[in-house]
Amino acid sequence: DNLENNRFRLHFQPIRDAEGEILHYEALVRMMDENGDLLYPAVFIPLAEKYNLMPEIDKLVLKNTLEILKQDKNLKVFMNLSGESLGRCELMEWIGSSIIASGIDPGQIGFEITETTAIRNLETAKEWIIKLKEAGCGFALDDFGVGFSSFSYLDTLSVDYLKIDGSFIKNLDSDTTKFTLVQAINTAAHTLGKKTIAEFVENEAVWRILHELKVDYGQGYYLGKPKPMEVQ
Ligand code: G
Ligand code: MN
Repeated sequence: DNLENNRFRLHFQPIRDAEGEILHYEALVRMMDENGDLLYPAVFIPLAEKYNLMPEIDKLVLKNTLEILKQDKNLKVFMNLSGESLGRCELMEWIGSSIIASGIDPGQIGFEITETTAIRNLETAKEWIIKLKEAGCGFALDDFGVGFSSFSYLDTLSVDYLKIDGSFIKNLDSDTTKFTLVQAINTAAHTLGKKTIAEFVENEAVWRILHELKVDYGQGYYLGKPKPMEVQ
């Protein structure tokens, strides 16, 4: 009943290009505890998964995001889809009809699934990507690089963006192994026709290295913290 209790909040974090222009935002879920303090996903997602609440959370994120997108036609937001949601084909239908009913341009919304989730449910993931892209929405493969899957999987997933996991980016300015790994991931992604987004860009030195490596976009505290969207 945390969901009913109005404890649910959405924060939005910008994804920027090399010039600093905003490509789109990622919607990030927050929860308030009894004292009104913000709880982070690391705390409540494992609980939500345990009680099978993730599809409900994904629905709430979509509903709230559509309300915000309706008010600003120039805004683009990507939201996360949980592995549990992927297993429910009625949810895909619901998402499609909600987008149509909202009247927004479907290109204003995009979806992210983690590499690990996509590999674990490969056929279902492919179907979701194809359906939602056919509907005009964007798609990103999240947390890429930690799943240790081969690049051959990547070729079969028709996503627009590949998000390089933050663990590769965080210490990019001091770790030469990370530099080589990011270079390899970025080259492979570009070869397969996908744009790249680096997660966890936390300082200017890292952002400069990412330009050098020709990573397309960045997201992280240095480029903008997640915060509520101010309604225009
Ligand atoms: O798995 P995913 O990439 O969706 O996780 C995003 C989470 O990481 C969010 O909860 C967000 O608040 C947090 N986050 C966003 N940018 C940064 C960053 O630059 N550094 C760190 N440590 N965390 C970040
Ligand atoms: Mn994400």
